[in-house]
Amino acid sequence: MATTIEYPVIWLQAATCTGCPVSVLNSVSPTIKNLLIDEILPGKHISLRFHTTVMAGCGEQIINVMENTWKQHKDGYLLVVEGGIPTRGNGKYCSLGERNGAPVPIAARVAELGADALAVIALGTCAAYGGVAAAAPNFSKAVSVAELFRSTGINTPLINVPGCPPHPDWFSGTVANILLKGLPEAGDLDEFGRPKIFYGRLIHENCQRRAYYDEKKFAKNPGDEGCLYELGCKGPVTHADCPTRLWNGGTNWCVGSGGMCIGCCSPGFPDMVSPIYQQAPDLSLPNIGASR
Ligand code: FSX
Ligand code: SF4
Ligand code: SF4
Repeated sequence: MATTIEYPVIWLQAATCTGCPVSVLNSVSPTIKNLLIDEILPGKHISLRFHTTVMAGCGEQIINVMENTWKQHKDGYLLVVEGGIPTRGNGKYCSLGERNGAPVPIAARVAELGADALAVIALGTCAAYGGVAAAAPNFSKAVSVAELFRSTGINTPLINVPGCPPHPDWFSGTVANILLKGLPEAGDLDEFGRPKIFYGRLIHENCQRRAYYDEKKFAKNPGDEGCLYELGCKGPVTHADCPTRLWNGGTNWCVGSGGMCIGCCSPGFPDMVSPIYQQAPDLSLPNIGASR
């Protein structure tokens, strides 16, 4: 009889708006049921052991489940981290459970679980690059998983899956790829640690309003026909496959619905793409400036 291999997953939530799991829960193909209960690939099943938003349990019981998974599956579980990681105030701004009667800072949890994981997925722009959690003035001194790992000398393989929130396919596709082919090789990730299969192209390259841009037909007000560049669209500097993948089960995407790309997958989001509703200064990037 064919056997099913179980891959334990621990999902930690640091300083987050919880948009990331809400997005993943809305996965259409595979459905969240396929993802969590069925086999994600033939013979391979994800066993989500810990996730504070979707777990029914609470308190010490669930902390024990997390710690037992950590101790029993060293180098065999996948760690997903969501949210920026506050480093100020020794856990005052974000902690998870207690040890010897004292709250455990989330930074300590991510470091100890990160050190013993098979691989870590930094899910969402906050975990990948600091994002909203680390936006100025960053009072809690939130950092990304990569920054935390650098400062604590952890070198577990790390994959950044940004987006505020990330598309469910970017998460399920990254997990499926690990189960299918093993950990990503150097050429599979871009310079910002993102899988090239999802983040390899600029939004601007595949945008349905691109012909307007080339013809210099710019929308002057939201709702106008035309390219949204002058209204502040950050598609020319943002890498993701939203125009071709589409969101909500293939329904639409930001620019398609008349909104613009706010650059939510970019390492500098939100500070470096602000003011969001203002035209970005002309940058010497491919496709920008040359045709105008
Ligand atoms: Fe950040 Fe995600 Fe934006 Fe929110 O977990 S990436 S604020 S969608 O929830 O962390
Ligand atoms: Fe599309 Fe924005 Fe590029 Fe205009 S600037 S073509 S709206 S991605
Ligand atoms: Fe984020 Fe831009 Fe994609 Fe919208 S179009 S989800 S703002 S990367």
